[in-house]
Amino acid sequence: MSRCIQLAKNGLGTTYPNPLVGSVIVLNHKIIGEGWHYKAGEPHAEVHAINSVKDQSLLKEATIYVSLEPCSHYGKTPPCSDLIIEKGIKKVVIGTIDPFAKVSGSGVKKLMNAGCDVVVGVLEKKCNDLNKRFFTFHNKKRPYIILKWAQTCDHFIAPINTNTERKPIWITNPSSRQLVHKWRAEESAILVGNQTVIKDNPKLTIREWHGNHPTRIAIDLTNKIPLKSSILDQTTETIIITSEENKEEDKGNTQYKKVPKNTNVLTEICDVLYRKEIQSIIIEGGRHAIQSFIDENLWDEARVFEGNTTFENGIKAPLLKGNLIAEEKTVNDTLRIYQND
Ligand code: AOF
Ligand code: ZN
Repeated sequence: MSRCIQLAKNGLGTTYPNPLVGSVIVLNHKIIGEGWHYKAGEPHAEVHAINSVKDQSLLKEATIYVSLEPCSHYGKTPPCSDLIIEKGIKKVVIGTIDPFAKVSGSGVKKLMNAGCDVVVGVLEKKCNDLNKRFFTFHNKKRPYIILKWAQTCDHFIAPINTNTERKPIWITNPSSRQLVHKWRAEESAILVGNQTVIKDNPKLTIREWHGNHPTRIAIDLTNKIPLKSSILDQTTETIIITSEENKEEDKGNTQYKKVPKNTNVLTEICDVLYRKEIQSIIIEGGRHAIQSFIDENLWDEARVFEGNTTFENGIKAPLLKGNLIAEEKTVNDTLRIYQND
């Protein structure tokens, strides 16, 4: 199963909206076939693993290992459980059950009904973590939410004078900034509040890394984002969450999602993103936006940089209770990663 997970990671960045899946075929304690899912629309991991076995007659004696339950439905490709049955593979070892409603449990049922010996739950936690975005999206019906901020060592995210047009004051060093662009490329969307748009005028694109730009999302319930803001430059898909009074219409790559007064805006955002099949989002500020997601317990992971400067005064860093799962020192910064239980 460890090898399945290792193979599955080869698909990182190309399988979305499908999960990362790896599979191996074992006979007499030796691996005789391997495969992983490369890309949505293309064959699943089990198909590649089965096809890689040169002598197909060996499959009848072999065991197939797969990090996710073999599918049972016709999606863009036919069901893997049917192929396993057709090839006469008698033992199937599965990492974790597929949370996708069309499959969930029915792949296992199909295999068992056909007389296969099925084992479920080998390295289950690792198999779930491998597809944390996919699992959160299907189980919680909302994207996987990552919070990101940088704070000084005296726990401020911005100095006191934030009202005038100002050059951003960097807390983190350039290598940390590049890492942030890599993170943006790994998620489907990026979100900020309107204060961040007004004060920092960020582009929220990837410039110091390669890959796709995430969908930009800004919360602007008071309609204060200036039309000349960089995020309205039409270069990439952008959604403005705003009030019903906002007169702006959708234009090019920019959409306005107008929410009625007194709605829970965060739940609304999660629903909009779920409908758009956005499986993950990174929230980059400001304090109010981040803290409101924390207060609603709508977060899964927080990535907090701590630089070696002090501000002594200013905007306090968000407050969060989570499990510290990693701590790493870079040139001058410390990066801490927290997980919500
Ligand atoms: C597997 N093995 O390698 C993957 C699976 O549209 P399709 O046909 O590609 O089906 C997509 C769904 O299939 C996806 O949402 C997930 O439930 C499952 N992915 N299943 O047996 C694989 N990638
Ligand atoms: Zn499949």
